[in-house]
Amino acid sequence: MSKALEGVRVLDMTHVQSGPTCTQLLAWLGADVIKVERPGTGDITRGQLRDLPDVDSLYFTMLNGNKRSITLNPKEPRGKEIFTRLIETCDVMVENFAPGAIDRMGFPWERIQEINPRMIYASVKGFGPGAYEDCKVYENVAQCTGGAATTTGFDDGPPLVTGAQIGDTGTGLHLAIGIVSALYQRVSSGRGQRVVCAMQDGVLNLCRVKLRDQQRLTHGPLTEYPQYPNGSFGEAVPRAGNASGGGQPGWAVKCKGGGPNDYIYVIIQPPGWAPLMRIIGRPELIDDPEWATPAARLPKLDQCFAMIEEWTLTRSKFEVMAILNAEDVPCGPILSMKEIAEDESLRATGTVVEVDHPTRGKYLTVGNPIKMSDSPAEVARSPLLGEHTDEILGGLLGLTPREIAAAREEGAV
Ligand code: CAO
Repeated sequence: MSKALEGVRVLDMTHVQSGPTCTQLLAWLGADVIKVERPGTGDITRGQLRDLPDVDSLYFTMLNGNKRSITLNPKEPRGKEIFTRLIETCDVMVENFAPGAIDRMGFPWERIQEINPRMIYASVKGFGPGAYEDCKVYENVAQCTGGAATTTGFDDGPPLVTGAQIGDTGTGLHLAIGIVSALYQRVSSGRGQRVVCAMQDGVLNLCRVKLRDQQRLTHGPLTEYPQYPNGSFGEAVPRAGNASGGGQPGWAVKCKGGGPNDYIYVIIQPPGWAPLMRIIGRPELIDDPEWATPAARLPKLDQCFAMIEEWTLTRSKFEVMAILNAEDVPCGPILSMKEIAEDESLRATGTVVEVDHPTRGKYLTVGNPIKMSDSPAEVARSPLLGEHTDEILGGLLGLTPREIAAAREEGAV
C-alpha cells in the first residue's frame, strides 16, 4: 500500500529532540528521510543517557526510526558540493540548530532557494524575532517561557515542568503541519517556502486555555480553580493543581493500594452526578439543593472530591475505571510508564511497538499516534551512524566509488 508522503524526500539536518520528532513523523507518513550527521560523532543524543555501553541510546533510537543516516560535513569543500547536490534532490530541509548555524555553513535561505526554488526549508528555533531570538533553547526553557511552568503545579509550590515534551515534540508536530501545508501549497504555486516554529510559540499554543483564564481573571475569580472560594487570586493565572481547566470539574483521587500511581482522575459532568452519588453510597445528595447543581457544587468541590475519594480508596484504580465507565462517568487511571509499556491494547494498535536493532537488540518505541486508513505506518529501527552514506552518495547522487573514497579521505563524509 502506498504512503501519504511517498515520493517526498527530506534532508534532515536535525539533532536532539524537537527536529527529530518532526522528521520521524514525516518518515512514518512515507517520506524518505535522509539524516545528515557529523562524521565521527553524529547526533549528540546517540551517546546521551546511555543504558548500554557503546550502543546508540534509547534517546536517539526512539526519535530517529524509519530514517536513513549519512555522515557529511557541509563545512568541508567537498562536503559543500555534496550538500548542494542533496539540496537539489530533496523537497524539504529541516533543521533545529542554534540560530545562524546553517547560515554559517554557507547555506542561508537565499542560497538554498537559488539551488532549489521548490525547497521547503523548515526550522525550529527557541524564540521568534525579538530580544531572545539568538538564544539557545532546550525543552524546559520553552516550557518556562511559553506559559506551561507558571500554570503547572500546586498553588503553594514552585512552578513545575511537565513530563510531556511539549516544547520539543510539541514544536516538532507544529513544524510537521507547516511542512505538509507548504508541500500542498507548492502543488499550485510551484514554489517552496520558509517554515519556522519557535518553541515558545508552540508551548503557548498548547497553553492557550491559560491565556483565556488570564483574561477571565480581569472579570472576577476563576470559580473552577481550587483557590475559589477560600483562597485568593493575584494578578496572574495561578497554578491550579489537578483542577480540570475545562468546563467540567475534575480531580485526581486516591485509590486502594497507596502506591504513587494509585490514583484515578474523575470528572463530574452534570449527567454523571446521580450515578456517581449512587455508586459512592450518597444517594441522598442527588436531589439535595446544596449539592444537586453544578453551581451549588462549585464552592465546595474539595468536599465533593473528598467524598468520592472515600469510596475510591476502597477499590483499585482499574475497578473504579470499570464501575464508573459502566455509568458513563468520565475518568482515567493514572497509568505508570510500566503499565503503559505492558498495555496490550497499545501494542495491538501499534502505538507501542517493539523493534529490533542490530547492536542494541529489541527495544520499545512509541509508534505513529496518527492512524490513517490508506497510509499505514510501519515503524522501523533507527539507522546506525552513516549506515546509508554509500547508498545515498552512490545510488542517489551518482558518485563513483573513487569519489566516495576521496570524500571520506578528506573528512567530508
Ligand atoms: N558537520 C559539521 N558540523 C556540524 C554538523 C555536521 N554535519 N551538524 C552540525 N554541525 C555544527 C553546526 O554547524 C554548529 O556549529 P557552529 O556553532 O560552529 O556554527 C554546531 O555543530 C552545533 O550547533 P548548536 O549550537 O546548534 O549545538 P549545541 O549543542 O550547542 O546547542 C541546542 C543545542 C539544541 C541548544 C541548539 O541547537 C538550539 O538552540 N536549537 C534550536 C532550538 C531547539 O531545537 N531546541 C531543542 C533542543 S531538544 O531539547
